[in-house]
Amino acid sequence: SGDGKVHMLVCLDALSPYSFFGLSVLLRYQEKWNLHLKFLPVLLGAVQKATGNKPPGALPARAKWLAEDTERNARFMGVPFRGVPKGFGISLDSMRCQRVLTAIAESKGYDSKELAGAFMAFFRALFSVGLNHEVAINDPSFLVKCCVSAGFTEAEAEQYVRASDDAATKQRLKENTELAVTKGMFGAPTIYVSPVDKSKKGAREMMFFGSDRFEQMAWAIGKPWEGPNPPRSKL
Ligand code: GSH
Repeated sequence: SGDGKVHMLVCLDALSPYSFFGLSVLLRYQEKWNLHLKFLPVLLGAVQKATGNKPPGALPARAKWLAEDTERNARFMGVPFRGVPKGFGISLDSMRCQRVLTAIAESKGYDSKELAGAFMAFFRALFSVGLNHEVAINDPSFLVKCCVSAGFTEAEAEQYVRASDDAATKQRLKENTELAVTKGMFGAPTIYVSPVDKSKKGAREMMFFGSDRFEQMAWAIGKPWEGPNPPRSKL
């Protein structure tokens, strides 16, 4: 495209703390870097299953470090992460959240502000409350509450939660997850960056995994990196 925009496909799961970090930072660069962002809700559990990967917290020594790393990273990045909810990595799964986000994507568009806002609302409800808080992650009332705090009306929120149960929505999430796996995803967040200059010989899509690869990404796309929490431009 000739708009000079850098196109990215951002694969996210609402129940992934590092997706929260990654999306928060990326949105701060959306205008600075002239990005066109598409957000793809995928089911991280299914990605792990398909690739033979395991949640990082499955290794006890790493689980201990993850608590330290996420707490420090929250302060480093200026992201309101305050701990994982009760049952994280054990009994909680993101299926219903991801279906609701897929319904929003199908209605508002995968590149919509509304979808980005909905992801942020789910992240805050899951990770900005405190360590070990109870969350009824599969309750329609929780899902509706997330949509409302994203800025949707009660009626819209209920519509998305209803739509999340449609066969078409379930199938779409499945297909989107399979697409991500086909593209090489094994963990979250994963960001695919389209070639900046498609006419260049050998130009190809690049894959970035994690919320800690933005400095490398900046170098790869020729944009300035100002840290995870850059000063906001004064207009
Ligand atoms: N170093 C990455 C970062 O700082 O963002 C770690 C990201 C990460 O651990 N993501 C989790 C995952 O899918 C989900 S919250 N990990 C898969 C893996 O590490 O193989």
